[in-house]
Amino acid sequence: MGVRPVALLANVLDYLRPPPRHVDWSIFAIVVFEAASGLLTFTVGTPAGWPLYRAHRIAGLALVVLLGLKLARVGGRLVDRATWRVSTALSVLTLFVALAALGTGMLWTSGLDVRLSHWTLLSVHVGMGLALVPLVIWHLSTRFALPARGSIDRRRTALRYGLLLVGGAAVYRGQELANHLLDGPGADRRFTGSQPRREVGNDGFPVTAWVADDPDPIDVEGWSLEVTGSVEMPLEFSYDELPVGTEREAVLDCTSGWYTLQRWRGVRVGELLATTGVQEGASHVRFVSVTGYRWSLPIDEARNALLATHVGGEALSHGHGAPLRLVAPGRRGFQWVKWVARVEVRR
Ligand SMILES: Nc1nc2c(c(=O)[nH]1)N[C@H]1C(S)=C(S)[C@@H](COP(=O)(O)O)O[C@H]1N2
Ligand SMILES: [Mo]
Repeated sequence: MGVRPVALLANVLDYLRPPPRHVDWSIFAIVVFEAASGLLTFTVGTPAGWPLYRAHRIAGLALVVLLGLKLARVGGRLVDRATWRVSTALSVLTLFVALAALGTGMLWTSGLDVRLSHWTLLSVHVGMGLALVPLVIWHLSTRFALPARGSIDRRRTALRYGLLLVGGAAVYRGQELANHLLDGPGADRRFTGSQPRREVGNDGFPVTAWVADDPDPIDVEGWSLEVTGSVEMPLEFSYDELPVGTEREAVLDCTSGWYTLQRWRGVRVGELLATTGVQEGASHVRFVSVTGYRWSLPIDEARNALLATHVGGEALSHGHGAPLRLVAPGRRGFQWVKWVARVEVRR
C-alpha cells in the first residue's frame, strides 16, 4: 500500500508549522528589517545596490506567509464579540496597516500606477511601512513573551526559515518573469522600482518637492552663485559669468517612484572648484538652495557633478530649479538640490 499524498502533506505541514511566538517575533523582526532596508534604499541610486532592493522584496513576501499563519491562528478573535477588547481594535488597525503596506508594495512592483490624490502607491507603501513599526512594537508589548528556550528545535527552525526565504525568492522571480512576459508597465521599472517618464525636457517629468519647499521664481538679475568655505579664494558668479558648457545624460530617480533620463547642460562643479582652489583637508561639498534645503557630496564625487541650467535643450523651468540645480548622477532625486545659490566646500 502506497503513502496517501494528502496525509503526507498534512504531516509535512504539521512538522513545519511554527510555534505562535516564533511567528510573532519573526513578524516583528521582518517589519523592522523592512523599515530599515526600505529607508536605506533611499540612499542607493546605483545598480550595484540591487541586493538591498531584492532583500526588501523577498522579506516582504515572507511576511505575507507569516501574516497568513498568524491570521489562521488568531483571526477568529478579531471577529468574536465575546473576546473583543479595546486592544483588539489596535490589532485590527495593525493588521490593516500591514495589509496596506504589503498590498501597495506588491501592486507597485507589478507596475500599477494609480494615485491616491497625488500620492503614488509607492509613497503610500512607505507611509504604511513606517507606521507599522510602532504598531507592531505596541502589539507585541501587550503580549510580551519570548519563545521558550526548550521549544526551539534548531533543525526545524532552520528549515522553516530556509523555506520561507526560498519561497519568497521564487515568488519574486515569478513576478519578474510575469512582468517581463506581459511586457506591461511592470517591465520597465528601474532596479529601484521607479517607473519611467520618457518625454524630453521640462514637461517630461514631474515637479517634486520632498519638503515643503516652494520659493518664488528667481530673477537671475538679483541672483548669484556663491562658492565659499574651504576654498583658496571665495568667488561669486552672476548667471552670465557661469562657465556653462558641459553636457551630460543622467537619470533623475525620485523616491516617490518615477525616473527620467535627461540630457542636462551646465557647469561642472570641478570647474568651479578649479577656479576658486580648494584648501587642504576639504572632504565634502555642500549645495545650498535659496530655500535653505541642502545636501552634501564627497568632494571627488562633487567635482564630477553638474550644476545645470538646462534640461533637454530647454532652459530649466522654475519648478525644476531655475536658474541652477544640482545633477548628481547615481544619487536619488532628493539629493539633486534645486534653486542652488551657494556651494560650500567643507572639511
Ligand atoms: N530645494 C529643493 N530641492 C529639491 C527638492 C526640494 O523640495 N527643494 N526636492 C528634491 C526631490 S525629492 C526630487 S525627486 C527632485 C525633483 O526634481 P524635479 O522637481 O525637477 O523633478 O528635486 C530635489 N531637489
Ligand atoms: Mo523625490
